[in-house]
Amino acid sequence: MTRHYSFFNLLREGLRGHSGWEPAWRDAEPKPSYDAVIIGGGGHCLATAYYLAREHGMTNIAILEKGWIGGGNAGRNTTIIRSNYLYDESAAIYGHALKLWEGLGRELNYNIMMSHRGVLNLAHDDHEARQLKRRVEANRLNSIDSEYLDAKQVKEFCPAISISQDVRYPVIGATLQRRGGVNRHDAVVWGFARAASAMGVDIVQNCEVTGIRAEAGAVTGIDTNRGFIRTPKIASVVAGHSSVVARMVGLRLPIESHPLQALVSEPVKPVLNCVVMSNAVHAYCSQSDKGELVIGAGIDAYLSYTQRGGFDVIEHEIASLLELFPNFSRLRMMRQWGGIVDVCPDASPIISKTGVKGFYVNGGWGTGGWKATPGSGHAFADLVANDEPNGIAAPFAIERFVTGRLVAEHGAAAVAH
Ligand code: FAD
Ligand code: PYC
Repeated sequence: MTRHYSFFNLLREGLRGHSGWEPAWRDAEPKPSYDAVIIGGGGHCLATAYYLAREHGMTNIAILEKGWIGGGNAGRNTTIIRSNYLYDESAAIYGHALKLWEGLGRELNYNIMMSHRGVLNLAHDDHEARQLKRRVEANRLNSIDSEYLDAKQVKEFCPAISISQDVRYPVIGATLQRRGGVNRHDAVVWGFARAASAMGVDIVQNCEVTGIRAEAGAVTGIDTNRGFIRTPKIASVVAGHSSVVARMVGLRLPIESHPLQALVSEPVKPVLNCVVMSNAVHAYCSQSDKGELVIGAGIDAYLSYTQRGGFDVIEHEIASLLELFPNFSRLRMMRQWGGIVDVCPDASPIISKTGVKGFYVNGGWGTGGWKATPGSGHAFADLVANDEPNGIAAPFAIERFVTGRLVAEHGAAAVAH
């Protein structure tokens, strides 16, 4: 049952040190065995657990997270949501995710602060404009809302942006996906966690997976810093550490791990009404409900597992952003952070069974996986439960790196890999 708190409840709890609040989910102790174990505690992992329990009746399952849930990319990303990818395979999964986002707050009975404020992808030269127009046509063929605006229409839709043509990268047009937008990352994590936990899923935090055991080509269990757990199914959903965990069963994934940074400015009154992204200048921006400008760039070029990133990337992204929004130049930066993203050669994810029976991988979402969270969890849960990929997951099987049937989405990934 959901408890509703009045102002006076909130005040009393604040003064009492929150002693009367019920935890939203159980912080479980690991059991000796489960029907399935999911490694990771990000959005994709929690969504997978939620749909495994809700749609496939698998409730004797555990999430093992080495830190705290939402402490990885789920809590570090800039929450841009859109489905305007080029290829049919991508349209299917990102489109499915966007539809699920639309009803998710209601379904979880949790305010995920979904805001369909529109996403602009800017064009700065004729070649880019042609590429973006091609994408608009491809999107429409897949029933994904997408339109092309000229510079004047961009200014009408987003008054804060400068369309001066007297700069290095003038805005000459943009695609607009009106159903795109942003939401609140920790609310999504907590909403999925509460719903999964209520159905019996064990959420185990501070539990690092250190090894995976297999016999006769099939997994038998998992070693953790809190002991051994027996299970016939292991689903790896660990984003930047996908290749590290896959190595535990002897698999080498075609994935590189890079830092991706973001920062926020001090909070200001509402000034930016939509999401603005530019591939060419490697910068993007939106305004949070608290008033901070949420700003990001492309990846740091080197491979790393440190959740920081180099200052040169921030300097470059801010210089670019100020050409688009000269009036942001007086704002002070408040916080900066990085996350580790796992990038596949074709900028598309891996949702797949593997050569080791019972070991499944969901990873390689690179810089753009947040938007896919519910769709990814839904498709992956189906694969883990039935041991066969459904129509949405099948194109993202790991075999594509052998067959060559890549889903090359670098152009639509929007943040340079
Ligand atoms: P995570 O949330 O990273 O979860 C993986 C978890 O696995 C982590 O919590 C980690 O602690 C845990 N883990 C790792 N190894 C182990 C182990 N051995 N044992 C136990 N647990 C382990 N995407 C968008 O669509 N839109 C955006 O605007 C956007 N902005 C981004 C901005 C930044 C700065 C970053 C870093 C990423 C951004 N992304 C964006 C990408 C997006 O965040 C990721 O693709 C997505 O969140 C990955 O989801 P996940 O749940 O798999 O990962
Ligand atoms: O994939 O839209 C995206 C994105 C925006 C910022 C980081 N990734």
